[in-house]
Amino acid sequence: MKTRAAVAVGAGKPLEVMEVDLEGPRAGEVLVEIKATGICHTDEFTLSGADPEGIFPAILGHEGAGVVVDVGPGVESLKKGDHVIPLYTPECRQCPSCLSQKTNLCTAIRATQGQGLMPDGTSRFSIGKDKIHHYMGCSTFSNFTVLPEIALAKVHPDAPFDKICYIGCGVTTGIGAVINTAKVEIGATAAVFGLGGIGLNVIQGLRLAGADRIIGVDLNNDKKAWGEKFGMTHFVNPTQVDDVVAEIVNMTKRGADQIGGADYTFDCTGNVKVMRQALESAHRGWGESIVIGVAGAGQEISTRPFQLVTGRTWKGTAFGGARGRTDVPKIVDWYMDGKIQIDPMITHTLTLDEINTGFDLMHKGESIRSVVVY
Ligand code: NAD
Ligand code: AHE
Ligand code: ZN
Repeated sequence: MKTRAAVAVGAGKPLEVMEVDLEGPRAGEVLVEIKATGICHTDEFTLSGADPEGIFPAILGHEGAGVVVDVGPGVESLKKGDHVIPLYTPECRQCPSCLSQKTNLCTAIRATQGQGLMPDGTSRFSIGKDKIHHYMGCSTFSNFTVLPEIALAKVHPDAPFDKICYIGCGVTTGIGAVINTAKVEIGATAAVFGLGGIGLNVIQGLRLAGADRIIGVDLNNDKKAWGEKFGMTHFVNPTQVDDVVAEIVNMTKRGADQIGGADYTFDCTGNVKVMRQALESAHRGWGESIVIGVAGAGQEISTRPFQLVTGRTWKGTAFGGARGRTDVPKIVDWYMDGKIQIDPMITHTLTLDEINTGFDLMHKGESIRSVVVY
């Protein structure tokens, strides 16, 4: 079949909207009509050329929602008409990682996914004889796409696509980092670095978990009001203080010894210097710092080992530690039950032809999430 898609033709170049060829689903695969897709900073990261796994030409996008149109041989858990969210972290429930119950990082198809291919090593997208690569196993910047059955979560049929697409990455990543990775307890103190589409969801996760003091950190003062909407209690602009780490440590001093530092800190920027600041803002003896941001090729984190010797823990999280087929339908239900907010964070709704505007808005810091509706 033919489908309209925004194709990433090369690093740093605008996406080009065009008609592409899409082969139908093979065994274990599902054809999905994408109804809406968010634009995540990770799409921008790959498009910029900073992603060591970036391949061009490719169809980016990994934060979608849609409807099953057709299933390939052997598909049992999904049928035509089911509403689904694509999962860049699949859940096969059979690989050693899934069976370990210690991680959400299913390994069933990770190797081919990183090569922009379906699990059988081929692509379903092309233009004539020229192959176009998949992206993160999802390619939601295409109106129709093919995914493995294990990379689709079946969700509530009444949930609005233009809102729940955000659960395909940002919402789940932010809330999951708090609940699954950090396992934040009631009364905790936390600092969130970067108040964009991910950081604001960390903040709403912290409020859900019952954190007392939630400090937001961003270079952009407009993010103060945004953070406060979702539960942030204090705001720091690093350019307006001498030393952001000292500031946070000072703000969180408590107890007879007056040692400061947050119980939990989160990097939602992808900047390795900020990752260090987040670690060093964590409390001596028990503070945990969670890396969510994705850093470019060649970037490395560093700190004095003494920071770890004195009891701070550095952790990372992908997709908020969520097991997609199990957890994503529950998060959609939380949204439907009014337990979490999504609508106010979707600041811009665009057509596919306007998709590059979504990247411009992100660059200018004017959007929280832009969503393309097909
Ligand atoms: P975004 O562009 O919406 O937000 C980034 C925010 O960080 C902005 O508000 C910006 O002003 C702020 N910022 C930038 N530099 C800063 C600094 N030095 N100090 C403080 N704040 C700073 O991006 P997003 O969609 O929220 O994504 C955030 C990061 O998370 C990206 O690196 C993205 O690739 C990554 N990400 C990771 C996962 C995962 O599973 N680990 C999932 C989604 C996104
Ligand atoms: N390809 C990059 C890594 C990108 C990355 O870390 N991706 C996150 C999800 S970001 C979603 O917006 C992830 O899930 N990582 C785990 C994995 O298996 O990719 C690189 O550096 O090579
Ligand atoms: Zn993402």
